[in-house]
Amino acid sequence: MAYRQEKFASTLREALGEILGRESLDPELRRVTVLRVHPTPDLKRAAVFVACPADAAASVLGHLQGAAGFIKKLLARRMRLRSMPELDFQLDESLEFERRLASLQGAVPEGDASLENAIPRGGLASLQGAVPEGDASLQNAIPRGGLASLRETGAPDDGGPPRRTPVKKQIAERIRAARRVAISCHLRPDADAVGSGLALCLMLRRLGLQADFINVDRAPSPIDRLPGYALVRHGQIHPQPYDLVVLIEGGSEERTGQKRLEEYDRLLIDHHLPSGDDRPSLAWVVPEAAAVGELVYDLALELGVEFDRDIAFNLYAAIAADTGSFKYSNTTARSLAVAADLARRGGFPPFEVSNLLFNSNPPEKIRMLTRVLSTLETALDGRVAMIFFRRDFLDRLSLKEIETEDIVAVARSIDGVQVLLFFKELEAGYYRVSVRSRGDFSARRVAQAFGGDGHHHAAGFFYRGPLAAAREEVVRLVAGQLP
Ligand SMILES: [Mn+2]
Repeated sequence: MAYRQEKFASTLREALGEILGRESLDPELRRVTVLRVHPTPDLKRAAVFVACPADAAASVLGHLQGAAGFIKKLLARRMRLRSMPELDFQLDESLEFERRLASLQGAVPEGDASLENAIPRGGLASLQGAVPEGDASLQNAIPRGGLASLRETGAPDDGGPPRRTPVKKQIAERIRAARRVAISCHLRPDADAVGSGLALCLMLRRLGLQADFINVDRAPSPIDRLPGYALVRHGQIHPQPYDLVVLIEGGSEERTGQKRLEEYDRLLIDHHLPSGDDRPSLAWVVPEAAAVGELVYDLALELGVEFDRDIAFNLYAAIAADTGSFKYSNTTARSLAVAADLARRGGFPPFEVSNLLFNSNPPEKIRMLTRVLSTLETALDGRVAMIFFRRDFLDRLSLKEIETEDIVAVARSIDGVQVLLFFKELEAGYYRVSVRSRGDFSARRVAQAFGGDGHHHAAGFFYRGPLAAAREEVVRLVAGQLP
């Protein structure tokens, strides 16, 4: 797509996402997620690819077409255009809708390791159709890949319909057929990405392959103290020759910082919704996995690799981090079962992992935490909390970069807070705004209104401009979306 077309597509997608979420519109339309917009080069027509829960698939196109005129009018006003392109709504069939939706609603986004963002079970159930109360019936009503892979790996099962996960086998076959493998993960790596990547790298070496873990960004402390971190190389994979590149939690150049990935045969292992830029030759995406660590565990069993202590420790750390020590709502019985198996196979006390991940903060970090938390403000009757991170908090503390997700978790734990906004100053007048929400409130819609994206409970965007303006605009938008 040409630049103008691309720019138009992203503006249109944002605007559509925001408009479809409006209370005033047909409630059926609020179940629609706008995935991609493809305008024609003359911008006179645009194909709009949408996803929705499976039970709405039959009716949603009709609703969209019925409201098309009204939507166009709202769009024209919002985008300040005299004439809007004809919109051609299409259901996206490249992935199962329910999986996409589950991923949008429940999976843990990158860098949000300590995030309690899986959807409350009732919430997801209501999106997916009528589901009776109680966990057991819920699991039957919403069959998930997690249960299936549990069954396949021979780990403890808790029932559910049998399903196949042939992708895992394909991934294993591709790995077995390779000789030189590079592994990489997303920028600003978190413990799940690094722990999973390290474990995979060690696994492949045990299989006799040449495996390298190559990341653009260095992991912040204490993630860089995971066993084997010394083998991580920092920089570009290109132009070194590899038969295969395995990408963890993010397959695009934008996500990984790796250039010219398209010159390699690429596999993606992820538990997030893949972005449109990812074009791996094979993607293994399991949104219901609490961490990629669970998937790499499955892969180890599939490959028949023996778990040594370091492999098991890294995978355990990956899962412990993404589930916030098994206390966030993305934690499943399977996460616990896998972790128990890892602790047993690796022969380490689980406390060693929590000690490394959670009890090894440098004193500067705690000082910074006090500074960030001291900025706490609330708005809209205590339903919105805001915290602010200023660049000079780091300068004064001789810290370069630091994980701030746990600070967000502290602020979000305030009783009655439905939305948490974390304004992180990246440079003067430029902010990364993290939006965290609870219950029905969609953090994603807020982020989308500002050109960002994310998941139902965790999303983010970048804002250029004065902080006061950012705060005012975001709070105004949130106020319009709170019930
Ligand atoms: Mn993760």
